[in-house]
Amino acid sequence: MKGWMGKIRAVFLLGLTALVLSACGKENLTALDPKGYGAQKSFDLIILSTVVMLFVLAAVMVVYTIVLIKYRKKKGQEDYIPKQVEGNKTLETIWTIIPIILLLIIAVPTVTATFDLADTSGSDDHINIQVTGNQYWWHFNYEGQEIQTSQDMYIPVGEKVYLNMKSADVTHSFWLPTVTGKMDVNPDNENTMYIEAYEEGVYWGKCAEFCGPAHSLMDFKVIAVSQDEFDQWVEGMQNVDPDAEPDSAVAQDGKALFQENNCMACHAIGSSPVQVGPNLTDFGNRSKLAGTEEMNKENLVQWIMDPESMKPGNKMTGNYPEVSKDEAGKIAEYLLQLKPSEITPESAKD
Ligand code: HEC
Ligand SMILES: [Cu+2]
Repeated sequence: MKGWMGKIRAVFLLGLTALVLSACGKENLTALDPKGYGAQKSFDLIILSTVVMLFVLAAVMVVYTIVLIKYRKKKGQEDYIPKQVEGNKTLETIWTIIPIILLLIIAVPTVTATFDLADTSGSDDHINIQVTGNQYWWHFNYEGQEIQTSQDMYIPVGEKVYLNMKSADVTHSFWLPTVTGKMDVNPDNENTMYIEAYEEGVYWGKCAEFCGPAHSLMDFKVIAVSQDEFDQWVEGMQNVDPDAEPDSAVAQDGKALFQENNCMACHAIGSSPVQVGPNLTDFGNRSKLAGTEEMNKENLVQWIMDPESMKPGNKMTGNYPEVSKDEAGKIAEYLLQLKPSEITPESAKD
């Protein structure tokens, strides 16, 4: 009786742990709930190979059980030696052919999908984005559109978007699990792929190749909005005036401080190609600061004064004059009001 209770308790605990752990996955950061072309293809292949593997497991278990029962040592037959057989042609043929068929069932769709996903020949008729991986942030240059952004990439839902990817330093990997599979981003060659999101939403992306101390904080978001909303976003981004005076006096002071403290040597606002650091054109619309931190004034002030405490090894630390808390507060007011468009990550949720 006691033993049973222990077992029941163990099963209960295991179930509870599984339940709690399953809630750890972030929304739209999973390959198991595909909402994009590449992710759907990968998911179908995962299911296909799992079914084939389960079939093999079941077949082996059935044969194993039959043999175990049928040929077990029986009472009174301790010295019995069964008839010795070898070289059964039929059997040999069967268990050579079945695995070949199973492998073909997996291989044909896998190879087809691989070639399909690598086919970027249609890129001329679609949006092309030059993606640059940097230690530890992502830059997106909308080719031919005078739009540069960092960390947040807006795309129209249901449209193919072609990505031409290169790294400015070491090898990174662009991974947007809910929409598509991984692609290496190398310093010396350009890798291309396309993505297509089936549903509006904010999709989380990660760097999937160890690239330094802040590798795990190298996040980005892809924001899929309707075509109308995307067009609005493009218009807003193209009409940004980098010199526009902010409304509030504090933000105006912040703008002056931003210029005086050399921030512009690395950060562009508008479509300037400066990209030593993230482009800040739509910074006020971001939901995250430096990829992973909550976007609010307190965090931003801390970032401006001591970025190292939030992202170890980042390339901003120590490369600009020290700013006081008061100055950082003013700069923060300036940066937080940079909202060139009504289209924000919130727009993707309707
Ligand atoms: C030497 C170049 C350089 C200078 C100068 C510089 N930064 Fe940065 N900044 C960076 C880099 C690189 C990053 C990206 C860090 C990362 O995420 O790894 C960054 C990140 C940021 C971010 C977060 C951006 C985002 O996309 O979330 C803000 C805000 C910022 N810097 C503000 C400032 C301000 C304000 C100044 C001036 C006081 C400044 N920076 C000066 C290089 C610089
Ligand atoms: Cu990386």
